[in-house]
Amino acid sequence: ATAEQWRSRSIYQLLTDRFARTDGSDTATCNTAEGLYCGGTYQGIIKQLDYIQNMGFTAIWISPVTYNLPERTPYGYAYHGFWQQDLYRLNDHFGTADDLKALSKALHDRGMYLMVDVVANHNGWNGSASSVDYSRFRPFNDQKYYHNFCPVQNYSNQTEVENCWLGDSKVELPDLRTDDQSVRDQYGTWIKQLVSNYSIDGFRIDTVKHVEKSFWQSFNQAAGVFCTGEVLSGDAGYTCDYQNSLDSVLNYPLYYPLLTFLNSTTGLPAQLLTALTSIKSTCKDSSLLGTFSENHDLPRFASQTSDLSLAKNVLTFTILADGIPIVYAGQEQQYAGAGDPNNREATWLSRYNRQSDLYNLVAAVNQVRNVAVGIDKGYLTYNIWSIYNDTNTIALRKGFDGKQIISIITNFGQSASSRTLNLANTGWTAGTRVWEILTCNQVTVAGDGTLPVPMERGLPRIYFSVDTASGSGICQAS
Ligand code: ABC
Repeated sequence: ATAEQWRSRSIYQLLTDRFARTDGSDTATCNTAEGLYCGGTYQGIIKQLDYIQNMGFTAIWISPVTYNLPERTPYGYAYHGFWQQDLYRLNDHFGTADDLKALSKALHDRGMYLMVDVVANHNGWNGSASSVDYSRFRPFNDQKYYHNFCPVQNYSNQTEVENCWLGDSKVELPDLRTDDQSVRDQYGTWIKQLVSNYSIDGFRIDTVKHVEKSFWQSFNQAAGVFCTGEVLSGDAGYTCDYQNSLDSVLNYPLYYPLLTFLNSTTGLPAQLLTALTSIKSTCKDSSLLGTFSENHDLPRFASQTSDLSLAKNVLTFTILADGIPIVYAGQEQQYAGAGDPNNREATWLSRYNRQSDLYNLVAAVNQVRNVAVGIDKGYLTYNIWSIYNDTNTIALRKGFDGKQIISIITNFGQSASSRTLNLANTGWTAGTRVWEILTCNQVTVAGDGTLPVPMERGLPRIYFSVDTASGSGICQAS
């Protein structure tokens, strides 16, 4: 699928090993600390697609599918898939080629997309740089395909970032000479074939900043489908520049200020407000960026605060901001693992609870976004803007007149007292009736044109016109 087709999607990110097992078990133990394989499979995912789709997601992003180093390392096994050794063989812990094709088909039958994580920067080796046996890799089975060893240490030295090796002496990540034309050609051949073998709709690309930009343009072209890249930097100038070579990048520049505002009751909104405007002017197309608040590398939101209202606010913003929303498996169950490897808990241990507060919140927020997009694709490219803020609250508008979504996020937290916010600049005129879609209460815009927003317990609010929602299923409106 193209970037244009991905723009309207909402993505559920999962690590295949940790999401669902073929036997459907919701009790199988999963040792995250030791980094063991826990038994998740493609067939397991197929069985849980209702769980994902009922939350309103229209795509999934799975972890890398290729063959990885098979040994147990000091960090455990390569259950996450980022220690690739053979591009042309699958990691059989997750199933067969037919299983992966079956997953792709099951998604397509539901009108959903498959995004696969891929690595083109490095391979994985169990041990130190001097112990690498290059003949174990395929197709890059000779030392001549790799940069000479040096560790990436100084992240502000771009040459070092591109040409030295990630990893450490326990698990080295031998760095490919991606500047070499024959290496580029082989990656191009591989990615094309991967798309056609498994009918893949898009890619999340790993370690993008560790490969020179000129590589990515031809890689994205060879893939022929939407690519979003991981450029792990909070600097919008640095990160956005990669969108000139790839369709999209993950929105790290938004992630950090989002957390600064919402992961405590004392965070200030200034940085987030600045980021919102700077990203839309710095990135080529902010409506294609991947917007997230958790992933497999970052400490879970709930490891920073157990406040459920804050968790609701962060998810609301993640789904309603500009860009393609991405929710990481377990976030909807308020999983609380801190950094890698504790943030890679087995989703099945939640028993796929569809009654949880956050599961239902995600479903409602995805629903209103999906409805808004269905009514007017222009919603997606309308840049979100702040219509109001104070030290603890930001009100946002996205979407053209009559079809807009107004969201209010706050970091007052769950023990906040009640107050009413009279909100101007919503774009609605006096007398307009709107739903608050999380409570399904109706409110009427006041005679002076302001929207009376009852704030309580630090909860987010989301408004959408009753007339526009008619027949959409929102708050069961008929
Ligand atoms: C293993 C163990 C861990 C152990 C670690 C040393 O080794 O499992 O327990 O702590 C894979 C696995 C990991 C594994 C690694 C290394 O391989 O998933 O479990 O860790 O063997 C991607 C993937 C990630 C993957 C790899 C490697 C890359 O998403 O899952 O890891 O294939 C860098 C890379 C980035 C990478 C990330 C983990 O490391 O650039 O691609 N992610 C600064 C740097 C960043 C750097 C980051 C690391 O630190 O600029 O480049 O990311 O924490 C902001 C600044 C940023 C700054 C952040 C921290 O603050 O703007 O620049 O980022 O404000």
